Amino acid sequence: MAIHFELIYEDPKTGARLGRLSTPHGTIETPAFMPVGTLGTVKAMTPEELEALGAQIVLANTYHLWLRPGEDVVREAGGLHRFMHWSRPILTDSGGFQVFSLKERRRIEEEGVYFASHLDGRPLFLSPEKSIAIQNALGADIIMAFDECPPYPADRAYVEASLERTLRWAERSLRAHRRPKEQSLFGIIQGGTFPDLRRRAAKAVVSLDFPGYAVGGLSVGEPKPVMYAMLEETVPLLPRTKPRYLMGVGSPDALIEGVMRGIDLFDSVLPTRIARNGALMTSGGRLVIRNEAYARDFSPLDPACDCYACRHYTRAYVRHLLKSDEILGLRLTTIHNLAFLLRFMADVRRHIRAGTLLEFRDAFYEAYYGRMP
Ligand code: PRF
Ligand code: ZN
Repeated sequence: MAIHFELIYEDPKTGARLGRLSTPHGTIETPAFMPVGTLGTVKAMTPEELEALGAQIVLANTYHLWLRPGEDVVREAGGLHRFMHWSRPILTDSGGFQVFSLKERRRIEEEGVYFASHLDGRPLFLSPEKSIAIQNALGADIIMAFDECPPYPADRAYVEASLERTLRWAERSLRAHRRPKEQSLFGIIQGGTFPDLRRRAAKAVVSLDFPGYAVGGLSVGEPKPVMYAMLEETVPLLPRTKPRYLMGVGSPDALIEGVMRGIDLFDSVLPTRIARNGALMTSGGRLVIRNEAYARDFSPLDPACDCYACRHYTRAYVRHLLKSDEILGLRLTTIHNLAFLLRFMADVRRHIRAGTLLEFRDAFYEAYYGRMP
């Protein structure tokens, strides 16, 4: 068995779960947040730094690694773990979502997706078979079915047809998988913002018996209450004993609301991307370090944080680095945001164990958003 999921505790008050997900490259305490390393690197971080921050698993993208350097290079290097010098678990996304973000430059057919490379415009084709073959070559512990993530808003007829095709692609993904003993292939549930389509998708994907399930197609512009409602339609139809992954979600409020609806895994570029734009996630809420207000602020980025950046540098200095386009600025803000979010998830796990998750949520909302988000 490529993975084993041990359900340790279920919170009777909220639906949150504590689990232990074992993979060929080690164990993940869930609920967990996965930092994103699209190109086989979490931007600006060494694997040693990531590990010290508490990262348990990282996500990489099939589409990007296929285009550059090419999956053959990664295979020849001994697989993605060795290529990037990360010996803990890796998950690769299937490329579907990345291709669909290209909008104008693509055409979806039953066979797969025709599109133009974002690098040089050359014509490309990606299909379930192709995506799984690339993911088999990359060698991540968890790989994802090839799906379509419809935009929001989208009309019901489109979402329904897309969903049926994604279900056929899920079966083709399963049939194409060549390394089920080493890599676990997760199914993805789509269905847009239509409750009955979500339920249909969940039942159909579960009937294919994947080792884990992802909820896709959310956090694409719909209001948060709609996302939470879709989780409430979907998650109860998933088997209790298998891991559940909410794709592309990383804001603290959505993480905690997802956890309370039974989600075990999350990923998002949010903490690392906003770090490079100078936005910090702190115990008192978001802070834009480039603002003039911090020019003479010699306090730490977040007084409640014990990360390397907060122990040794001031807001004024980090602001100066970012405004001067100094590489260290990006490194320090990235270290801090990842430390913040990974600690937040460790706090979530601790409060599930202690039976105090609701109290933790309310106190966090008050401190971070000054109210309910
Ligand atoms: N499908 C895949 N990857 C994804 C998504 C999806 O729907 C999302 C949606 N938030 C993020 N990443 N394959
Ligand atoms: Zn910090």
